[in-house]
Amino acid sequence: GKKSAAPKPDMTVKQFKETVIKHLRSTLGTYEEKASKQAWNQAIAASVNEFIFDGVSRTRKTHAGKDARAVHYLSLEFLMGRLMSNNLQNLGLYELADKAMKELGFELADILEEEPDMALGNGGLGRLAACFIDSMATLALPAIGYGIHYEHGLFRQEFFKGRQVERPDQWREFGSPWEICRPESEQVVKLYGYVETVYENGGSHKVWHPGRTMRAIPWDIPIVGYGGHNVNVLRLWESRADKFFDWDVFNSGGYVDAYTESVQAETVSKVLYPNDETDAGKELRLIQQYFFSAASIADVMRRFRNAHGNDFSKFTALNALQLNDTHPAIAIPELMRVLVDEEGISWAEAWKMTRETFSYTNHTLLPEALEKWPLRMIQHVLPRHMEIIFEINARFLKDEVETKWPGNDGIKRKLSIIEEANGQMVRMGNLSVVGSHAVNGVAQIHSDLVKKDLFPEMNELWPGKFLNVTNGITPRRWMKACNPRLSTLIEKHVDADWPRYLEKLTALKPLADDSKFQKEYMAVKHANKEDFVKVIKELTDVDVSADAIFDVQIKRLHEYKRQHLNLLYIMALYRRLLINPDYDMHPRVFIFGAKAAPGYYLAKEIIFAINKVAEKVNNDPRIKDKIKVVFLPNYRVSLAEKLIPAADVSQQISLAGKEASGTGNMKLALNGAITLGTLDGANIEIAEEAGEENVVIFGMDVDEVVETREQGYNPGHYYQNNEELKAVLDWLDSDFFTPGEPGLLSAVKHNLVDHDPYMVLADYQSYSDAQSKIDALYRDKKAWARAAIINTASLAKFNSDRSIQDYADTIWNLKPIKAAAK
Ligand code: 26W
Repeated sequence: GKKSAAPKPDMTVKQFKETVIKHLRSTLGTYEEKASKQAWNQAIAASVNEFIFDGVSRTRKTHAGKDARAVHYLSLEFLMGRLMSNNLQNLGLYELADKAMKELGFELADILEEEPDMALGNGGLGRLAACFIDSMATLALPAIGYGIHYEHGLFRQEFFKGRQVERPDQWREFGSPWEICRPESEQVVKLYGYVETVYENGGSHKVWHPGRTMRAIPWDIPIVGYGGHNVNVLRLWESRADKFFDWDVFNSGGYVDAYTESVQAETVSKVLYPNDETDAGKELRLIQQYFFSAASIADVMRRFRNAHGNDFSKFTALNALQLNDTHPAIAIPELMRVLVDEEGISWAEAWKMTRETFSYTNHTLLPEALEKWPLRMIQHVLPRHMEIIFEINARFLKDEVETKWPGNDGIKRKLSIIEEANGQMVRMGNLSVVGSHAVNGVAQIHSDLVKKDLFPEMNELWPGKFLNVTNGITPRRWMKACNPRLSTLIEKHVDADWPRYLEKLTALKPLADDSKFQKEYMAVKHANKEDFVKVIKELTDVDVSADAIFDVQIKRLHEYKRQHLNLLYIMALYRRLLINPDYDMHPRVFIFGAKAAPGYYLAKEIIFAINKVAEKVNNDPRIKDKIKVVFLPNYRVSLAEKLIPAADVSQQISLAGKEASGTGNMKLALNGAITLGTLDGANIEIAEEAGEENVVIFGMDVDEVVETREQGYNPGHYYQNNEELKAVLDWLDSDFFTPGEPGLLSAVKHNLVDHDPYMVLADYQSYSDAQSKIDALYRDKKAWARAAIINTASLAKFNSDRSIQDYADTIWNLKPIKAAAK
């Protein structure tokens, strides 16, 4: 049966048109002849909100009535992208809206372009949180996402003479139709000050006298589950000054001074830190972390007290708190503070509750990404929390570590939440492990390494605490909405509820050898590429052919992700063509999308080098358009949605052991790109699911990386002994790509030849050989189509619904509650 999971909303095209026009007039204050595309966009959003708001209320009522156990997903980042098309899809309204807008003389897709991306995240971790809240709503889990209502999301990237320039993101410049301010749920957050010990009735308790308070204002973004039955919310906190005026200062003539405090408080939710994988260590960042953690915990407590007063016996049965990396780890001592200082619960009981409530997801092993805060800084900003952390640590070391390893100071030093070396630092990873009942990595190999390399003793102390939950992506956004052509083709052969039950795509496997289906599948890919050719032209002014291989590497720019390995190969290919103009290869377009952290020098040099090589290669008539290189500016969710359906090759080329999971790898493979990758992160599981013969794997595996390092890695050896590799590295030292300005690209060469921390040179030859395999495979049209189809058919494991079901079963112990129908 071809049943549909999406409801057929009870509305006609005519009614939808009328609703949009009604909102155009009465919500936007304009009319059909006058309205801008932006106004039309907002009128559609207002119309869609009629469905959504109703869903929010129904879902809320259902949960409140049931006294439901809920998960609270704490994340400093939610990389939502655009919401309109997803909301239309999940409500089953997309086709209706499309037809309605056609009748009004517009292309819906065109109107959707008016919506700015909600880029409240950096990369993988933030986008994962966005996919996860989609899945939680779809699975009807009582769940709420908590984060920060940044005024400015991740910077907009421009290139100036090949170099990255950062411009402010202004997603809310003209307001956002998707958010609902909830002033009735405002919270107060305290900072600074001192702690007093109050002695009373023979005992004592602690009172924190804050030096400053600020207001946390919640903005709710409705999250529509697939099918539209359940609508959860993402609650984002905005910081405000506690009082707009300090009246005393105002009255004594200090009008301007009265604003100072307000400016500082409002700074807290101003801007997202653009660092990914490096800990900036800034006080404002710590305050951001505490601000949203404290407001969220207070929100949980308010809801709990409304239902249960001060009887906390059901607290752990009703609440799960998930830490998306260590960024909200300060929520652990915050919950302790509330339970012990404010509710008067004993330490032992509060600690039991805290541990049962929290769980922690680790997303990286890179040492520079592991958060540590100077003890002095925490003491200054959060004096009571520092005391609580000391107490947690003392009891942990005495009751648990000492019992397991009596007299072993080495282990105590290693496991302590406080690092005594180079000034005292608070290790947020250790705090998170100690304060949680479950710790998970994000792909099997990563979870194994979390146990083996990052927290081996903790794993010995608590076997069973460490788990794996492999990441996933929502097939609604990353197939149904972004690739309508492929979705339509798929729907001719599989049940209509495939966006919910992705395993239904296995029905495509028998068609992988069917030449008619192969042709249809590749025709879809070609049409998507034709569309993207126009995007490339518009964004970069480079002409490319849809007949070339679209070879794609899209992810944050980082040395461990090795965009420079890709670059070295492009240079080598170019050189082969210059040496032999008849060098046999299928034309290829190398497509990059990547933002570099603004302070990451080498990452920015790599962007510059790619742009310079691109300029030269794209304008060299000798190579007859066989290679094109495009670096798309301002890579973001909405651009990914256009590019992924057009990709042939998915480059996932991190050094083995460094990429925790990757999620772009899943999106690309699902949309029929062939993975060219190392045995790292989820690539390993993609190869398992799709079959080794349908991916191209190269390079050292984790064991070989360890072995190479132990033997004393010497990049110079590879430089000296590989003629082609040496030639392209030396090329970077010349002025070939920067005429008249030799040395502009030298930093990249010298980093590789002298240091090469991510072993680019060691993997170069294997990568080059793998690229030749890609070329050969592509030229066998049937073999390529077959491999691509099998990828699409085999990726059900990477549905984020499966990931969330795993969390619900193994970590949260959470059951769905379907919202009552209208
Ligand atoms: C403290 C600065 C900082 C900021 C962000 C450190 C680390 C981060 C994130 C953990 C970086 C991140 O996004 N990690 C990615 O998480 C994805 C989702 O699990 C994984 O798929 C990626 O492999 C991982 O790099």
